[in-house]
Amino acid sequence: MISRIDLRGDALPEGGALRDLLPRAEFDVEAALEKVRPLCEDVRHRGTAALIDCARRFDGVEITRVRVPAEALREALDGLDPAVRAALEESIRRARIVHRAQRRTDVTTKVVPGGTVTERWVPVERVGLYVPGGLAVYPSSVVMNVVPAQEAGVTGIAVTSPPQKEFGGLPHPTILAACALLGVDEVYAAGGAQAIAMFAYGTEECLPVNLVTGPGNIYVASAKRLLKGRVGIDAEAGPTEIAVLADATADPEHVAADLISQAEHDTLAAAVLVTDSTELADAVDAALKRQVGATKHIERITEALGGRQSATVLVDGIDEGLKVVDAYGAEHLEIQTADASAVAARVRNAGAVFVGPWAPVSLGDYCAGSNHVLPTGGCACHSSGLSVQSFLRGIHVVDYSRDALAEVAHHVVTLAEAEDLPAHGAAVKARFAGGERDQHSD
Ligand code: HSO
Ligand code: ZN
Repeated sequence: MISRIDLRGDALPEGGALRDLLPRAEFDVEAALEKVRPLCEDVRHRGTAALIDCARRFDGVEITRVRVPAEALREALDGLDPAVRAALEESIRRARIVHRAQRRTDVTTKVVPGGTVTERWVPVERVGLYVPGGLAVYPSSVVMNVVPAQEAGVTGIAVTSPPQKEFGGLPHPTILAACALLGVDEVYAAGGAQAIAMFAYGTEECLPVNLVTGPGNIYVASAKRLLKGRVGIDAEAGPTEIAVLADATADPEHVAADLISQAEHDTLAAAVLVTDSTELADAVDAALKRQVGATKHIERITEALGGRQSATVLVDGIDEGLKVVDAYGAEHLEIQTADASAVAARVRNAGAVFVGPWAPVSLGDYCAGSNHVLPTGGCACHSSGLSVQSFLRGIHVVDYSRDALAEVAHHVVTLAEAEDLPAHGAAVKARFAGGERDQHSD
């Protein structure tokens, strides 16, 4: 079901060479640009009319407007299953605790007497949050996008999710209910690349936003690549990934259940087990076979586990395992080893790390308080998951007195001349020329 890569024996190659040995899904964002470009242009020029055409073409539904009316949000909340409401409220409560703690305070640094630099944190004014439709419904992703934006102090929050035929062209009612629970009243029924174009260019119904966040399919990722710059983006999210670093102490049933849990998302989802124990690897294989048969989404999971993006990687020991998981840079990394906390503390590259037997990825997906919008495709080596910081800009405010500038002026002039940019130096010299003029006029 899941292939094996044996990296035991020889010394592991470093960096890029090791990464090339590891499995990864084919996710060609560049290739999708060709399809996405005309769609985005159409939305740019025809606005709502183009989005209505897209809903017919891609979602198979006739809609007359894209903005979700306030009554639909209210009705969705009224109709929400009380158990789902309680679970969403708990998810929101925990996410708020964690994200509130991420708020930044302005820092003023006295560089020299009379010279300060303040880093002032200012929220993005208006953001567009994308919530996928597709194979599953993701009210939890509403929480994971909206809570950090709200805690950052963003005042203009718009959410979009694909129109659903089953629900008369509105997004799924649980998504609408989650928006209502969070106090978000600006919601759109648009999905795919066209939704990103709506946010970037604006339409008759939707003002343009400054930043788009949230995961999506390849067309969403491709539209983000195309429109980046016109609008800010969080990441070009790819298929979800779980890596588990485990030794002989791990419970194979739990490891298998966790690998399956993320394989459930998508046929391209990646499940990677890294272990120094062939006994564990064999036991996980057996558990996978048994457990997959009992799952609801058996076909999707079987394809994901059997795909080139999933594998069991055998290593000589946990030190080598750490090298492998660092080279892979998983979106989610579970550590299921003896002394898991000490091993987790050594991880350099992962979107989120789940420590020990009681922190499965599913906990983080819904109710840990952590964010589940995380870097995929190895981007964890340079990027972080969504947080309050994603919705803030740090503005440097430079405040120098005459004396403080005078003290450093000659260095500025020297560096400007070294860069052959003498006008830069002149801008500083001009401020002190008055004194010389005064002397000359004596
Ligand atoms: N594991 C997904 C998030 C999610 N799981 C939403 C269930 N619902 C990407 O982190
Ligand atoms: Zn998940």
